[in-house]
Amino acid sequence: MFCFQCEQTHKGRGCHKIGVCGKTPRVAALQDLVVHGVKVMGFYAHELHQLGGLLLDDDDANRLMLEALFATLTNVNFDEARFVDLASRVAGTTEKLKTEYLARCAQVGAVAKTPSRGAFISVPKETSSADVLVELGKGVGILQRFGDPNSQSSEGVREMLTYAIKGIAAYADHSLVNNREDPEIYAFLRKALAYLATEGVGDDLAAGLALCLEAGKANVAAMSLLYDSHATSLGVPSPHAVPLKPKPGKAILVSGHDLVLLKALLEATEPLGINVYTHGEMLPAHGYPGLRKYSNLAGHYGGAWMRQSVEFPHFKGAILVTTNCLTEPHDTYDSRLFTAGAVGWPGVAHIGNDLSDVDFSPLVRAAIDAPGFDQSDVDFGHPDPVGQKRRPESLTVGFGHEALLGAAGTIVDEIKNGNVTRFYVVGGCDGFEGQRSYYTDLVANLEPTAVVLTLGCGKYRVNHLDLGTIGDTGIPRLLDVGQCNDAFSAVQVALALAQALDCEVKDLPLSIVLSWFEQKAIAVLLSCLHLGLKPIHLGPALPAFVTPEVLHKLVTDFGIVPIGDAAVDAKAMAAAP
Ligand code: SF4
Ligand code: SF3
Repeated sequence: MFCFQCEQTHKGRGCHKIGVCGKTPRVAALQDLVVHGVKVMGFYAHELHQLGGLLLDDDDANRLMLEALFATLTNVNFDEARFVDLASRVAGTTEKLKTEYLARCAQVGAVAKTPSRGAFISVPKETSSADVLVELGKGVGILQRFGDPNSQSSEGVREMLTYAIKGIAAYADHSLVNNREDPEIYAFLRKALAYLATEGVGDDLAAGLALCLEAGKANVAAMSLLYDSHATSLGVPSPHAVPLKPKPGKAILVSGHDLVLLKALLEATEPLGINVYTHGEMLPAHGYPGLRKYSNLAGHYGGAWMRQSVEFPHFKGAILVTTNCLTEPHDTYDSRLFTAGAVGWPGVAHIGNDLSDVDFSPLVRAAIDAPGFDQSDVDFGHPDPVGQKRRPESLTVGFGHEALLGAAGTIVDEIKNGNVTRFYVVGGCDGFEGQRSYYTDLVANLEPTAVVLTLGCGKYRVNHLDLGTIGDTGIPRLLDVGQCNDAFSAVQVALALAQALDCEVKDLPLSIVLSWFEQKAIAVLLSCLHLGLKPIHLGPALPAFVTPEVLHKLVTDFGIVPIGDAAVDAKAMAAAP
């Protein structure tokens, strides 16, 4: 196996024996096969659309594209059987698309193109064919197309595009759960997949970079669609202090990003008197009126995704993981752990793929069988959510752009009277690495007139810090904007501020500090590049898949700056124009 799609990759170069995430070589090969298959499938879908072909099951092909790409995101699915099924569905759909494409070519007199970077791989029908598929997957891995990572500049840009479209697919899939789709996003994904399935012509690096910027644009559309889908069905987020202490009673913990599934669970469990707690990226759920209205949304438990093996054993109820990030479960809690949607782990009960087929009953039974919390837990409180000695009583969430823009006049006044000198967007992903304390140290070192917008699970590095409020306004200086996809909100705030201050976004007193871990963060990074936001301070380490030539471009043309010393960086950012 070889995989270097995420930040925790082995020695910063690549996982080659087993994934640091726990991905086995067999699952890695199956994921490579699925990614290869979906590129070829995207190629035929794109070319068919180019010829105006009317695809009868277009919706199925588009949705399968999302499902397949999302499944291969870091910390999503580790279940061999699910990839065997996906590989066979991708192959079946590709076969149909290819037939339709060839027929359409004949109809309009066009010369049929072929995906020069990989032939269509036919997948044996029998489910016992996992071994065969693993062997097929070994032939289409990264090393097979990459060769020496240092010598093939355009490959780095192709990998960046591949990972960005996985992130876009994940966000688009979150909207799909809420029955929201955007044909433009599908069109871009098909186009990007067709490019990845074909040899470059001419300047492949320039073509790849141009598509990466287009991916950034498509991701803004995907984040916007998701924001809208949440705001329409769950209400506009508003500030809310989230309790961190448990309540006596039976309990279910929900992790991941899927707010729509959380709503369905709250609805199903409210009459049963089961309390529901959020974990990791689910914390912003408490900002939505349409979720807060459920009396059993009881509070938040724990920190970011990588603390689940420390925190889940102490949770006295059942646990549901709805999307990334899932880590290897311990036997202390695997029997009361459940997955839904794209996530999976072999042996862990999967309760459904979306709202149409999810069955909460095994999860509810496990919650009833578990002891639940009692008064002694209430007195003790939850395990420290941020690994810090000081435990906050609550965490305040819900500062999406609509809430912040409602206070825009006040904030602009505070800028004019010197109470606000600079805005910082500090967010992205969290992870195991010690260097991630950079983000805590940076925020702790900022000038007292700073305002910090945080988002994604990277917020757990900073959201316990007390930065006080802006003057007498009561608005906190540290604002939780939401999940990683709510980077969309941070961008809206920047655009509105620029308008209010009558300047360009690039001229705002704004510093962007991103922590990346997985492929959603790559998509968000490319959105920042597409919007021309720079510089972007990126860490804790630069992506292993970025080849030296691509890195040079990113640094010189796009203003990517690797993070350094927190105190020095804080000073430099404060002094920046
Ligand atoms: Fe390694 Fe990350 Fe790939 Fe897992 S997803 S195998 S940790 S590079
Ligand atoms: Fe976190 Fe996995 Fe990226 Fe949504 S949940 S930000 S790491």
